[in-house]
Amino acid sequence: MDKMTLRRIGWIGASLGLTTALIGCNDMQADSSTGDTGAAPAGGGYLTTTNGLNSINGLNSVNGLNSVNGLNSVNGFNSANGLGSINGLNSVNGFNSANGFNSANGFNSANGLNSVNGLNMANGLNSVNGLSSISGLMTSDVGRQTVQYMVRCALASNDSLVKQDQYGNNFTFQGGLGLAPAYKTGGCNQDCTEMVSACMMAHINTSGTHIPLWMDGPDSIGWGQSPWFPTREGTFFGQLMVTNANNALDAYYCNGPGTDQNVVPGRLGATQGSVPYADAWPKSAGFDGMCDSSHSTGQCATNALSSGETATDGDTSCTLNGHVWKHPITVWRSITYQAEAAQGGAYMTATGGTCSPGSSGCAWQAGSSDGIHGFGFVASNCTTPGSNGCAIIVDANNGMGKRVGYIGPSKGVLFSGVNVAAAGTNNIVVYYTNGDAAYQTRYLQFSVNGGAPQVRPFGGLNDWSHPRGAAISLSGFNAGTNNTVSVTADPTHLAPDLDWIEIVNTDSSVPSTGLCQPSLWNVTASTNGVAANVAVDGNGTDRWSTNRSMAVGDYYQIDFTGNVRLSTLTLDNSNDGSGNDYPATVAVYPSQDGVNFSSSPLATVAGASGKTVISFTQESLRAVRIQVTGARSANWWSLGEIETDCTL
Ligand SMILES: [Ca+2]
Repeated sequence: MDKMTLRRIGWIGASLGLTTALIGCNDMQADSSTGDTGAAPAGGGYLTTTNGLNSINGLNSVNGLNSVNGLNSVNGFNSANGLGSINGLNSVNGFNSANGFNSANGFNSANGLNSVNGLNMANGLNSVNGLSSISGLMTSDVGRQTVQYMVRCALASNDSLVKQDQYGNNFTFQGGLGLAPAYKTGGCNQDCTEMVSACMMAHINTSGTHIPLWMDGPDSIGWGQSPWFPTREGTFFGQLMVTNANNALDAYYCNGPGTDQNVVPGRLGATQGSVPYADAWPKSAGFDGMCDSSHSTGQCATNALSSGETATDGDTSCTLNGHVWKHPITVWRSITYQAEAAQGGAYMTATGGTCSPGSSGCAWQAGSSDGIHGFGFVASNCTTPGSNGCAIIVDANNGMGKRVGYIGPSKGVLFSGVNVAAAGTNNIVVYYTNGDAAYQTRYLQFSVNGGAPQVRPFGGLNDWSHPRGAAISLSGFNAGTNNTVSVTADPTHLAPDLDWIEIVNTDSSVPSTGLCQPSLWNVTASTNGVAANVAVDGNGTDRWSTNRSMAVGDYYQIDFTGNVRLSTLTLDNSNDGSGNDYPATVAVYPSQDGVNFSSSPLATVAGASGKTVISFTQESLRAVRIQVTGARSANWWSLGEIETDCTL
């Protein structure tokens, strides 16, 4: 999460084909958030979701799941040890008995409240013993990210878990897939732990980029396929929560037929780096890596074809070394339209055919015009892929290892054959990089089917390498594949680099990256809202005010237009001549959708003359409501300027 940041939860919402919500790449969303990519056809028993467990929160081989800490309070799955290429549990070494959760450290029924990670499979998450507030996962941001995914996997979308941290702060974790709803109030048995384990593994993205996924499996997920998720990535199965008889973890993946297609950062097929799961049938041991092949050590059994299907939805069980895993989860990826493969971005032969960079007779050429837009990259700059000035930038952290930079008003790419479900407006995730600071914004100009320019902002990421997905809507599509989307800069702004786009259907809400440039925020207030923008206009000498005595309940609200990370808000009246217009107490309430606000404040502080600083544990959120909880009724409430530490 990626992305990811997370705390306060949320997204995925769905079970059985409902909507799910994506977590912003920055992660978390809210209990109030709703859905994401979801358009499951009627009768479908599957759901779409996004992945987000990333290397930050620990589910990887660097951080690992170790015998000392298990799921610990530092990283979730802890950073000191692991199931990695160093310690084992990889395709070269197989399982290493020195790692993994074991009975000594906690993440099992023999321990519990007194364990390091504070999780006890014998009790429900809701109970004091089942998930501790005062030790382990709940005591750190990254640990709570792990809880977020556990809850998302276990509980249904209409359920949630509220848990306190060691300081008594409430966190609400939203359910999603509903694999083990009883785990909220009761123990988690073998079936339960295997279901939750497979689900957590299926959500790992080591790059932190949130990617829409389609999942199939037995249990509550069900079976079905979506034309929008055509690439069967692979299958995850095993047991992350308790160790086997050798004090090691059984955590596996195997490859579907599409592992090497639509490759995106942090997932199977890419160079993932550290992950807690191992290739069940590694090529290094003479196998083929595929789920459905018969190997001497086992194979996965496939779900029977439904009428009209030509390929299986996924695996119903996987047998490895004599053990049958009954709760595998098969993951499908969506269609990616890579910028470097688009017209204007592609390497071509002298006769115009596409070819692989570096191969004989292959050179980058400016894409031909579609008759409306010119794509005028300078071909002579790009005889060497990745060279300075070359539009195509080779970068292993990007989708298919490349992205397109140097996009300008007359330099860009044209995607053809873009497939959408319905005519009109569609939601798209744009994966981009932007090395600018968070408070700076770049723009891309889109034209659908040659239509009017549609300019969209993309916030600074402080990173030119690792892409972030931003959700936008574009109008002008035809139903089906007869669509072109051109992407250039607008006439007046710099453009970010473009990695790829994905269409995520009309009824999806996707992880939307917000903006940290105050002039792009949507601000409102409970009174005198017409002047709300004055508090974020960069000028501390003018102010927004209630224009009357302040009252409990007065609020000022900032919608960052998508997910941002925030840990500090400073209410500055020191230069506006209203230094005494501060509340007795003021609270900050987060929202994950800009509409529904948490009833638990991130922080409540006493106001102060001049500047009131409100600090809290970094939160990923869409909007904040700054509310008077204690009034000084002799004064108006004024805000000269609101300063934040907003990042994406
Ligand atoms: Ca790419």
